[in-house]
Amino acid sequence: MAEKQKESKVSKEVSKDKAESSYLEYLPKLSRRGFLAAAGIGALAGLTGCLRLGEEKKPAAAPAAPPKHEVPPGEWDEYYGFWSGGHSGEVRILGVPSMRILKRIPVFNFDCTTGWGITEQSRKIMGTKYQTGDTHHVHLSYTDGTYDGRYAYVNDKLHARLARIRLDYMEVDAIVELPNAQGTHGIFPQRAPRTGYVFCNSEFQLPQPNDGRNMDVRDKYYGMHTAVDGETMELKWQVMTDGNQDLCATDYKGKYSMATCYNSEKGFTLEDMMAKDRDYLIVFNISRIEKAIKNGEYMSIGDSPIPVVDGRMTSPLFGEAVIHIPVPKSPHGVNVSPDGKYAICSGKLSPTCTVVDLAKVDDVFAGKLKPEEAIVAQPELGLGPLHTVFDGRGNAYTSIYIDSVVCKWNIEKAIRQYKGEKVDPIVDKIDIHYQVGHVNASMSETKEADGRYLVSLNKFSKDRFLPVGPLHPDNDQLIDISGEKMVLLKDEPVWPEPHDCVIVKRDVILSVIKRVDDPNRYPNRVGPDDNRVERVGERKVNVYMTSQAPKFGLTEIRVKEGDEVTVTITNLDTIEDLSHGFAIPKHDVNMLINPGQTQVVKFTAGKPGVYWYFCTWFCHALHLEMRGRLLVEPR
Ligand code: K7E
Ligand code: CUA
Repeated sequence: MAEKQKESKVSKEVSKDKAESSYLEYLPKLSRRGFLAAAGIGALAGLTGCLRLGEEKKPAAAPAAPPKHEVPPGEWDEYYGFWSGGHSGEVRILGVPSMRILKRIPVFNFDCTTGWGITEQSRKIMGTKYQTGDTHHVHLSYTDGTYDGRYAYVNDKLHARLARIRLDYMEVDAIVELPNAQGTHGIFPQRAPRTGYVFCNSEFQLPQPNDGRNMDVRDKYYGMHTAVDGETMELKWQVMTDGNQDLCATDYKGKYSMATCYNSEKGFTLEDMMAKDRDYLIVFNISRIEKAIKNGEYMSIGDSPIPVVDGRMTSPLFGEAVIHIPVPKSPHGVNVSPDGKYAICSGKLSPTCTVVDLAKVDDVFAGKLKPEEAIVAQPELGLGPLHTVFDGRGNAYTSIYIDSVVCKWNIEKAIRQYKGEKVDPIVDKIDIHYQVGHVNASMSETKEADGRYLVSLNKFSKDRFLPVGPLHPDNDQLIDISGEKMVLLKDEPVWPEPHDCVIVKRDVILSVIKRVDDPNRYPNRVGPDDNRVERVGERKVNVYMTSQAPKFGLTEIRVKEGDEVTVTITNLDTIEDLSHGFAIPKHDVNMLINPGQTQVVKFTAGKPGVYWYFCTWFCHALHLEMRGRLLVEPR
């Protein structure tokens, strides 16, 4: 059955078989979707009602016809969602609003589906140092305040790394390990004029250098803010600060990056970290940091040559290049509104959010205002505010962890309330299930925030799904935020623990994504006449082979026991979706070769005998026959 489907798809797609053609060509077909949405109030609203029989009735406040989040078979979602993969170390792509999982991109993790960590190309990017990772935050590259479709960046909190995914192929092309840092948590790309820098916060403070000195001297532990060039993935500079750095944000003008600090006490234990009732938002003035580096006002730490600027409270650059804006104790998220005006710190241990006016931050750096005078509102929202997102209509949505709600509130009203007016900034609250970490909304992190969908990424699912033992899935809930009231649309169990996501208009991706791989990316590609086994040394063999459904270019590969064998395979198929695999029993080889791609894998030939190598992707009616013999002769 599966092979039939693939075959019929293949024949249909042959005519469109062009590497350079764009998926945007498909869009006319999709215009039906717009029609469906428009017609939703009529016939389809009735259908939705039908499908929901037996479900609990929506509260009376629900709009008459919530936008359809069901995406019918064969139709496409309106948004791409990029989810971090938490402990798995990967990044996931979902369609929004259907919440269908479309892809898992291995990043810091080994993956047999694609051969990530197995092919030579991927091993070069991953390195061999670590096999574990912990991804929390995925953000895309920007030009002029909105997504430009070039890259996605993701942090590894575990080993202080930053990875980049190129969005045209949806694969990782660079991973950089940050020096002088641990717990690389919040990351954020520069939003203007262009990414530019990607800023990375270290949540854990360390003695600097971290070489066994000062391990018990609390005052000598510092946080580190790292700027990576998002284009070259080179380390550019660091700023050493007092206090740790949790979440990260950038403004819309390219002037500032920011970090919330929840451990200004420099505590080693939980109790230590709770001592003060004020922490702060650290704001970094990018041009002044660059100027300091130009003037030679930096140091280097340990064996890393990267310039480190002193942003500690004792430094002459404190107040000049780095400021602290005091906020209630232990803030978590910091998010900048799509109009670029406000940075909002979510309180975590305080039931408030603190609204910082970025125009006033300019005045603080100009010496005209005190840091605390940049605060223009502090609405009380509930217990445990963690992250805040936006609808582009002046409203903010804050995840409230302890209360298990998402709180919608109006920013201007909060500012008026702070000035003493008797107004309630809270517009609506919706229960979620349960214990929300991040929320994110469609295009919320760009100047094009469109206020359609919000996803609440809940840490606990408890009773929402079929029980599967002590480890439950997380529960990502889709919420309609297009109206005054929020409406819960869907529960989606997810493999723990994504933390965060971004939701991106599909055109951003459709205009860049490739249908098949570009053969010219691979100077080592193997042509139809190049199939061969070449002995290049006493113990070294190179194999060059093609794959084209349903055959490999070689039906046998003859080597000697203990040979180091390098196999280069080019997939000559150029038809969309026609991937092949290459796996060898007992040799730990299992990789994917997409249409147009050339992959390289290296292994050492084992004990003498016959090993059938085979294609692992169901590519053809004769897929099972797509194999050959690795013949290992005694030495
Ligand atoms: Cu709040 Cu790592 Cu973004 Cu988890 S962080 S929730
Ligand atoms: Cu090629 Cu299965």
